[in-house]
Amino acid sequence: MSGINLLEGQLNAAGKSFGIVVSRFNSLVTRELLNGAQDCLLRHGVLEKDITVVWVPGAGEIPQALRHLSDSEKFDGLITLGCVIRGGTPHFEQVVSLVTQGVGEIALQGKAPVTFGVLTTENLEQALERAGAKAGNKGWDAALAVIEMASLWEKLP
Ligand code: INI
Repeated sequence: MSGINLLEGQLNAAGKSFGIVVSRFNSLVTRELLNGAQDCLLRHGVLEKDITVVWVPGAGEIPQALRHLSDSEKFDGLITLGCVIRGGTPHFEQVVSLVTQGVGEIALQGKAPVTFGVLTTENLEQALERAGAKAGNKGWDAALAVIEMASLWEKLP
């Protein structure tokens, strides 16, 4: 037997509540990310009444809504979902840095764990591949990660 104090989260989310911020821009993709995230939460024991979904116009607005949910301290975990596609978007880099830096700051400042399910791709095909086609569903992945983090949060000193 090792004397190491090992801390890790479990994948059971029964009794916990989660917030999801999802952006409407490229909703063909983000709706599928949301379906994946919700499905993952429900299959891991979360009740529908304990899932709050907040729609925002674009990925650039995700951090603003995320801050409200984080500051409320009502959630055991928060998930962000969006889709930024480079093809033809002159301000792709600005939108990506707005959302990545904003979510990163709130994740570090707030109490609840936050996971990042915002796709940044070259084109729509790559995005769809990551939203339930051949590359899995990154919404499901972000939900599974937050379930583990929420469980870990209960164990950290
Ligand atoms: N928002 C996205 O979520 N994805 C995009 O691909 C995108 N493009 O292409 O521009 C996008 N732009 C809107 C942005 O997120 C803000 O909603 C907008 O700038 C208003 O603040």
